[in-house]
Amino acid sequence: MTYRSIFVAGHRGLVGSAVVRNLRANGYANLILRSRDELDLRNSQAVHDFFALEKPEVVIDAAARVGGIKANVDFPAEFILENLQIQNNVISASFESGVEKFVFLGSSCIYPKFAPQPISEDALLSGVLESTNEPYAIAKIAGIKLCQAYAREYGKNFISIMPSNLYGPGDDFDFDKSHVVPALIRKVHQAKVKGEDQILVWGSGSPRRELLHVDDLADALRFLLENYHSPDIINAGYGEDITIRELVAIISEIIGCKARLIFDHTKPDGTPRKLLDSSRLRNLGWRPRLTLHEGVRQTYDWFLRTSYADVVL
Ligand code: GFB
Repeated sequence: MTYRSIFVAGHRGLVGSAVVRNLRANGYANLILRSRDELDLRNSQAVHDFFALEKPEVVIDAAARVGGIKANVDFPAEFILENLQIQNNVISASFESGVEKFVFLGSSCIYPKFAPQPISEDALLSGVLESTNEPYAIAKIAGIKLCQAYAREYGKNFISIMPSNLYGPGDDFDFDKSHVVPALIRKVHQAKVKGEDQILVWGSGSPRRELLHVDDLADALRFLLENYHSPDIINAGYGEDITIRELVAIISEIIGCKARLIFDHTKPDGTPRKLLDSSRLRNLGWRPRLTLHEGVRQTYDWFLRTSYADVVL
């Protein structure tokens, strides 16, 4: 498949950087990339000027204000407003400048808190959302609806993909912002290096999460860019989920740490479970390649090269 040009919005983030790696590895050389300093996607005029000038043929929108459960709870205003600003600007400028194919990225948190498991695409808007990430989820639902509106009203090929929880190289290891995998990799590593005998895990340890390596998600995004042309949302998950307790056990085994787990019940659990039904994507012929063990091992290797690995004793 060849495209004249592809704008990857948010190319320095966890997802965007994986998308760039995947596209380049698959022969796409014609990528348009802009850092936040070069183009603030919250600035409507700047975004519209950029699209009018560059006129990308394809857009993959991996730009978003993201974070784990704590960041979502601490900054609800920023999570709803900035995501609405970014996506409204990027989607509307894509429409106005004649983008041929637009790929929007949602999240499994768009589905109701108590949706039947595994969660099929039809569960969207069938129940109340999880409160810890409702602002983020509502912004993402608005993005899906805007893409679907352009498809229905103007026949645009604007698609929306819902990944499960993601992890991998490029993750954020700052405890105030991080998702569970990078947070626990850092905590377990610290405990091992410092010789501590306990690790503080947030919540009860019983919530289940479906964890997809970001390189697999990037591959799914490219696959869907090339092969999926429907405004109906489509899930992209790993296919299995595990409890947070099981996740810490896997990370501890990979890092080689025997510290005991202490569960901090003052911290929120979030959604009890959000396993996606990804059969629509599987039936198109795509599957993830990395097992959770391989993915966590590879992410730990990447973590060891960051400054977060330098534990001060
Ligand atoms: O990945 P996470 O921050 O977000 O947390 P969500 C997942 C689970 O891990 C929760 C537990 O039950 C946490 O209580 N957990 C245990 C920890 N220890 C830790 C820790 O040290 N750090 C963190 N961060 N969690 C996010 C949404 O929800 O899911 C986002 O907030 C997005 O908006 C993302 O939708 C996919 O999975 O609960």
